[in-house]
This record gives sequence, structure tokens and C-alpha cells, in this order.
Amino acid sequence: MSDLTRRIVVLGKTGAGKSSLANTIFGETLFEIDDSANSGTRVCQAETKFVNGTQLMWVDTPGFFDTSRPEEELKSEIEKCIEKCAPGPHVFLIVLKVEKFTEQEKDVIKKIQQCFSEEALKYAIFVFTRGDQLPEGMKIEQWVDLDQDLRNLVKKCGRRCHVIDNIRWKKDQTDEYRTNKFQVAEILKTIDRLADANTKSCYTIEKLHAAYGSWVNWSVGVAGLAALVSIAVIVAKK
Ligand SMILES: Nc1nc2c(ncn2[C@@H]2O[C@H](COP(=O)(O)OP(=O)(O)OP(=O)(O)O)[C@@H](O)[C@H]2O)c(=O)[nH]1
Ligand SMILES: [Mg+2]
Repeated sequence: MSDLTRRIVVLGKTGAGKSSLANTIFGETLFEIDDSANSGTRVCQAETKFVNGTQLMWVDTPGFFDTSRPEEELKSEIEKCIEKCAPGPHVFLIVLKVEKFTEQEKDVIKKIQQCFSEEALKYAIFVFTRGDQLPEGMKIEQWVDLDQDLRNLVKKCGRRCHVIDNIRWKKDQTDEYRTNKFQVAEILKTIDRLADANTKSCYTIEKLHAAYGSWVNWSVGVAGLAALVSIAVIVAKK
């Protein structure tokens, strides 16, 4: 595999448009889309192809953090997404919609940071789907700035953010900013820059194990504490 291959793992809530984004970037249907409310992608899928002269090794993932799965299955699937692009990704693309940044979205982001560590944002680029919801004349950075939590989050990753519309921007648009051709080129430029910066220190499985270990310990700790409190309440009532 060429040294210049850009290794990318895509993360985000179920239905955010992760698989659709991949198909838009590659210009063909490589990943299955589910139009129902169910989770479409069940397991990680990797594809390697050239786009505009850049070789991308792309790993699409299921909505890891908003679907209920047994702990062991979740852990193994998360490991697979890093292993599929060994030695590890240069970039995490985190997909959100141009929509209100609700507690549910915040929770998914929090879990991404807990699972992959705070350091994951060093590797992150935010891509917002459903760009047709972006108010006329507004750039995505301006829209992000309207919500303080979203602004602070995107600031933590060097304000790297882009917008796309996988469905409605396929047709010719008069405003170049609102075309996938323009936005795909911009996303590729940001991927290139970040991958260059992270060439010698990509996100590795060791980093995942270190972060995941503390996350699991923390989760088990909280669950254990909750169990102890419940027992204490029952005993006190007797
Ligand atoms: N209008 C609009 N619809 C979109 C856009 N991106 C995705 N969708 C629709 O949203 C639904 C979910 O898209 P997917 O690409 O399957 O989402 P996903 O994040 O891969 O979902 P999971 O695989 O379940 O995690 C589909 O009906 C898509 O057609 C977009 O930019 N604009
Ligand atoms: Mg999908």
C-alpha cells in the first residue's frame, strides 16, 4: 500500500449519513444505505480507492454508541474498525447533521471521546450532512458558531469542519459552495493536511486499548457504585 494512502475511520450516530457520505466521496455506491429508521450498517466495511488522485482507505462503521449491543461485541467491532486500516487511521471523520445539537448528539460525541480518548479530536474532522438545511448565504463555520457547545467542540479539533448534502446537492447548484464537487475537494484537502500532520503518529490500536481500558474500568466502576448504593438503600429499609 502506498505511503500516501490516507486512512480514514468514519464515526457518528446511526442515520447521520456516514455510508451516504462515503458514496458521495467515492462517486459510486460502495456502501449500503438504509432508508428506514433501522441501523443500516451492521459491521465495519473497508474500501480502498483513488479519489481525485488521492488513495483513500475508508472504513465505514455502524452507529457504535447509540445502538444497544453486548459489551464484548461492541469492543470487538470497535477494534476491527482500527485493525481494518492498520497501523491505524490518520483521520476520524465525525458525521453530524445540520440539525439542532441535542443531548443525544452530545452523548454520542462524549462516548466517542471516552472510547477513543480526548486525543481522538486531534485526528478529527467534522462533516455535517443535510447541507440543504444550512441557511441561505451561511457557511458551515458560521452555523457551528451559533451553538456554544458545538462551537467549543469544533474548536477543540482546530475548527476543521465541512458540509455536504448526499441527496439534495447532487443536482447543479448556482452557489458553488453548495455543491458536492466543491465540498468533496475541500474535505480531501483537509484530510490531506491532517494525514500529513499525523503520518508519524496515526491513531493506533494501542491508543484504543489504553483509552478503552479506562473507559470500561470507569463504566464498571460507576455500575459497581450504583449497585452498592442500591444494596445500601435496601438494607437501610429493612
Ligand atoms: N436529505 C438528506 N438525506 C440524507 C443525507 N445523508 C444521508 N441521508 C439519508 O439518511 C438516511 C441514513 O443514511 P445512511 O448513510 O445509511 O446513514 P448511516 O450513518 O450510514 O447510518 P447507519 O449505517 O445506520 O449507522 C438515508 O435515508 C439517507 O438517504 C443528506 O445529506 N441529505
Ligand atoms: Mg451506514
